[in-house]
Amino acid sequence: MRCDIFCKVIDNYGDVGVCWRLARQLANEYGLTVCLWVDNLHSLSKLCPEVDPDLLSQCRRGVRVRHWDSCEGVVADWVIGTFDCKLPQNYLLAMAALAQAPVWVNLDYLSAEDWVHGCHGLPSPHPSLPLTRYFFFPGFTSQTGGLIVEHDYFERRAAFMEEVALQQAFWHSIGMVMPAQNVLKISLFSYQNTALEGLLEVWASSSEPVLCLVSEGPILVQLAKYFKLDALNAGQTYVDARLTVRILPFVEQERYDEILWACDVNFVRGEDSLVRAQFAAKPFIWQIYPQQDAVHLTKLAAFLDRYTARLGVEASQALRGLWCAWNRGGAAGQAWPAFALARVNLQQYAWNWAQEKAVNRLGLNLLEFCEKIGRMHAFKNEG
Ligand code: TRH
Repeated sequence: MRCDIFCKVIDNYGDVGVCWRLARQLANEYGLTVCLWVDNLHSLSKLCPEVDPDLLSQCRRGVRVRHWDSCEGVVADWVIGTFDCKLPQNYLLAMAALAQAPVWVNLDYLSAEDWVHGCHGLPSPHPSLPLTRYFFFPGFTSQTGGLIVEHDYFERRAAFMEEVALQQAFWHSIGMVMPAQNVLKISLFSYQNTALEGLLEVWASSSEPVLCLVSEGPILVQLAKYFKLDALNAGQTYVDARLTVRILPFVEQERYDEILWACDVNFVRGEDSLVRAQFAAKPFIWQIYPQQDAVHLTKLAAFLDRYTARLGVEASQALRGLWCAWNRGGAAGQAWPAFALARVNLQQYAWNWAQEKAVNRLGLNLLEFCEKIGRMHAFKNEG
């Protein structure tokens, strides 16, 4: 079965991150012949350094990666547009010209909002061509398409958690020795955030040593201000009292999980790192991608409601306090102590949540969905 995935990069790494993860999974776990069409190969090359941004076509990790502009309109059996991107016109026309229309799905953004339940799987006929596109929504309930998780993910996570040699290899790979047991290890992947300073202050004056692994990005500007430096460099370490900050260069996508597994608390952002933080089963803080008119805050509230539904009152308040401060550029430093106190509860809860969410697997659901639509098309065609 041939499957084409189309990805337009809006900004950052989330769009291409989801597409790359899905493409690898469909190719390597489900045996599809996958071609990923991307309009910005530079973004993809950050996630997979083997991708050469100057090549129009290349095979990487079992996936054919092609530049969007080289699309010549040879249609696959399954066509997956992502995040409502418009397909290349020649490709769309070629789809419409086929005797039997291909399966055409739009993979949407992840949301915990209830309206997703009513929209997942709905058909949307094209206004002028004999084609129908189907909406496929990732999500957190059985009424959605679920979340992307690789078949060997939990085995790999368990191996990392259990084998000290793997943990040591990770710390070695980022140029550090494995920290002592009493060090609180925090990973930080975020957008610019005025709440950062308060957090750094509280960590610097904390009773336990804190090590913060910061992934390079726009947050470094604020971090540099805190350390009263012009700029910070990946691979360097900066110290303020009890706080040690290590700047990490962007690592390839498969290795990002190790950062989350190695830390006790993870700050994540956007969409894909949010999902990975959930499966890492550690307490996490999500910075949602900011949108106009603050619509993202509704989305954030929906996730918080869903995530904390079975969490005890105190831990729930502690989590909400920090998440709200972090997303509103508020007093995150003040919210930290309650969060830190609730850590043991949050840890157990995160573990259970990960087990629960692993049941509804997006890759498998998408595969079954496409097969079903394909059978429907074949039946219509015969009739
Ligand atoms: O980069 P993001 O902010 O992406 C965002 C969101 O997806 C948002 O919903 C979307 O609308 C916007 O882009 C346009 O965050 P996200 O989604 O977590 O994607 C980051 C990807 O980068 C993810 O696949 C993990 C990966 N990653 C690495 O591969 N190596 C790294 O070192 C780090 C820090 C991340």
